[in-house]
Amino acid sequence: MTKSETTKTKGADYDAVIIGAGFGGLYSVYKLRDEQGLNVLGFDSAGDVGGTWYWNRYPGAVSDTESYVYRYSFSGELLQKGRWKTRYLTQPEILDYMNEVADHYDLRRSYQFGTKVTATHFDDVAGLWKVTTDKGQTVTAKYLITGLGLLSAVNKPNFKGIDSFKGQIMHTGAWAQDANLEGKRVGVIGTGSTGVQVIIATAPIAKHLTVFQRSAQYVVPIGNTPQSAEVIAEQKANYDDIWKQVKSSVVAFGFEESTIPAETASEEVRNAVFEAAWQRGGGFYFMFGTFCDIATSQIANDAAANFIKTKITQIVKDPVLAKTLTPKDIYAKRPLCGNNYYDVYNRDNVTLADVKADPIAEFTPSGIRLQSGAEHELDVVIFATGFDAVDGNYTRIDMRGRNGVTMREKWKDGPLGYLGMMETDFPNFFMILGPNGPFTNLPPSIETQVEWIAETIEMMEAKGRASIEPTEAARDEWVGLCRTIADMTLFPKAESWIFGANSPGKKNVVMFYMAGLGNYRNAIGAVKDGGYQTMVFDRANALV
Ligand code: FAD
Ligand code: NA7
Repeated sequence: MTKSETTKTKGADYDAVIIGAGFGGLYSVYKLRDEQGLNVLGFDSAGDVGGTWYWNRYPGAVSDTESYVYRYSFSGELLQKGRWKTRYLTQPEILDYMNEVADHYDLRRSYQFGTKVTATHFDDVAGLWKVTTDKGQTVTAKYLITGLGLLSAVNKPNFKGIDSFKGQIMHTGAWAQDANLEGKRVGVIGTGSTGVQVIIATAPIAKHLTVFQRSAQYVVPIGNTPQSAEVIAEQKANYDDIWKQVKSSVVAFGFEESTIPAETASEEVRNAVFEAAWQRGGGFYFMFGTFCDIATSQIANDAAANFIKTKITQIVKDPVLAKTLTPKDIYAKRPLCGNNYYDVYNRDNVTLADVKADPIAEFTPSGIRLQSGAEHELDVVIFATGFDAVDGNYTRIDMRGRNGVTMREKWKDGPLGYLGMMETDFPNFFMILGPNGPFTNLPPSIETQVEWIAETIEMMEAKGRASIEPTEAARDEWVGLCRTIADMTLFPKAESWIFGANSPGKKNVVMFYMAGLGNYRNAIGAVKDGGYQTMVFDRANALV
């Protein structure tokens, strides 16, 4: 990729470097290059566009946001061209969609794929970012935009003896495209959102499936039904209203969040509402569409949890298995869904290993040995062990801001972010889905952030500003607000990636703004409309 004559920033190779070619990166390229005429260069370590949906090609990979709102809202033309047949999109369908977007706007020409960014250093003197890649190249740019993904840096526990295993090992987030599970003895470690999907898809095709479960999960049906042409036409005709609702809602999943508390509802009403939601399908719907207080009231949470626990005992024939599959903790992790998940354990070719009671001791050449000495012989082991969420891809890059301050040092007690997009001492640096951003269906939040970033950059260019960064006070206040909001919910009481509890050595911290997309949009809009009072401008100029 050569330096272009069209770069506006004096002395820089590019106006902006954008890392990532998922929803966030692609939209950033479009906004900055095509709408503002900036010269941008994108990098992705993947071979092509897609982000999450490029990497996660495991059997059963599907979004659990409904098809009509798991997409960009910004282009009416793209929305009307949208193709889907079922309520949810499978991974190949989402990847097709991302490819279509990239083709439509000719986005690939601004990317260098197969290239990992290894370092991003702010040059205080030049006031520019220096971005270094694993190809040995360094480019400079005024703005650095990271769409690194919050669920993208894989968490792969390093079990004893792992290298001695003679079979195949795969992580769901780095799936080998030629993997074939048919007729194999497959082990799946992990029963989160991904584990549930891969378990459901693998059980019917594997010779034998062994699930290594550490924590039992609450899983409701997904309800992935075919969608009629009439329903799709109606959705397409109503997109203006749909996006208005989505962007002013809490979780942005396209349904109206309930305003009725379960706490005060009778048991009969609760069970009728939960049963209807069970039949309808959808994890976020079950948690946020049934009653308004499941994530905030212990009484409501217990009611929802007990409903699902009863379903488990009804579905799973073997009472010992049913007990092992019944969650012990509260219902406050990312809500999961999948069709007939618990039925999987009624199959003769499926074994459940409770690795909380009997942990994995080591891998052997032929499989996995538990601490009790029990051995499971396997041909393939699938790590559905999740991600070093939110900051994982940031701390894997050597990121340095003003005066060489490193991001790893700044975030040693947990990641920090102002508005989920910026960090102190990192001028002209914008994160998409950075720490303390919204916890929602993500494409509408990504769009919200990219639009705010683009407007901020537009303002910078219009006013001839050299740099922008948040004040420490503003950053701390935002982080404190996120903590306060999170503490009003039950989510901190469950150990999950939402608070960094899944990665060994990671501190348990608040990583999200949990007051919903509508409030988030108001908050970031107020910063812009108020003239960016919480920012320091042109600090670089003052220093040199
Ligand atoms: P990503 O799509 O994660 O893209 C990040 C890109 O950055 C990757 O391509 C990566 O290769 C690249 N990158 C990272 N570091 C570097 C580096 N150092 N150098 C170069 N390139 C780099 N969200 C929902 O809202 N609804 C769902 O139903 C849903 N389902 C999901 C299912 C799975 C299995 C997973 C993993 C995630 C799911 N998500 C879902 C979250 C999903 O990640 C987001 O919806 C969205 O795709 C994120 O887009 P992004 O552009 O921010 O990041
Ligand atoms: P999750 O939700 O973090 O789930 C990871 C699973 O792997 C979970 O069941 C973990 O058990 C289990 N795990 C992790 N490490 C180990 C070890 N060392 N031994 C045994 N089991 C382990 O990741 P997902 O990929 O499912 O989902 C992440 C998000 O991506 C999801 O919310 C979607 O948005 C897409 P634990 O529960 O910690 O006991």
